[in-house]
Amino acid sequence: MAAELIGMLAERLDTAQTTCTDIPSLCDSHEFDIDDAYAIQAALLERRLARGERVVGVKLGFTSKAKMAQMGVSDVIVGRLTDAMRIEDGDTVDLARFIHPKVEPEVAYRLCSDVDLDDPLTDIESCVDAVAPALEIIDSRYRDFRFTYTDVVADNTSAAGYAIGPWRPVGSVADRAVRLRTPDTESAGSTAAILGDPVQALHALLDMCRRRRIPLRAGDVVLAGAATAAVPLVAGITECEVAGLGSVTVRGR
Ligand code: 0L1
Ligand code: MG
Repeated sequence: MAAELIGMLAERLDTAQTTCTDIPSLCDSHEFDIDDAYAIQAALLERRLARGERVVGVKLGFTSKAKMAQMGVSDVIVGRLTDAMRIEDGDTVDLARFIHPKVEPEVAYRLCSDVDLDDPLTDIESCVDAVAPALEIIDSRYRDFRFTYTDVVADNTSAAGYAIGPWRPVGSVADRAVRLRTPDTESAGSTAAILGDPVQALHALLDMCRRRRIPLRAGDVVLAGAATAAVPLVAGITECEVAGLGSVTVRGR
């Protein structure tokens, strides 16, 4: 796909986000493959950086078997997190910032060293020093969250916001009970929904970042994926609790 078209599609997604106006699937009007989709995502990120935002981490999507099956894919997807998306634990978030936000309970990891993508012996687990409960806010820029696989990658995997609870020294978080409470819903799940064990998300991330040349730096946050289906983010308190890790909240307003 020509660079000019990549820039134009990135601009369309960027305007949807900055004006809180949904758009139809890009695939309704253009044909593009997964390489083009990551190129559009990169161009979208460039626009954010040009406005003064900073990259602070990465997120994985499609980390549950159910979601992969629904989308007809066998790969996770990767998006980028910027400082403008960060919400402090317990803080209020203005719902008017979003189009139709949903929230997911997740596990976050913190990188303590740069990850060498070119060394085949890189041990990504040794590049992580902390783990925490997390909430991710997703806000597809597409009307009614209707998108194709390439659409959602181009749209930075619906990334819109995140909050991280207290960090703890890293250890296994396999098969921990997870609860998501909003004023309207209560859902229960397990960290096993994240590729069987969230640590597998780190390995999938390394593989994707190698293929897509996405840098992983000391201090970066990694959102490993959702433990339950996403639910609407509404006014009031939303909490994610992960057994043995603690909880994190945001207050929608
Ligand atoms: O973070 C996620 O798992 C969501 C990825 C994008 C799919 C969606 O918007 O539902
Ligand atoms: Mg997510």
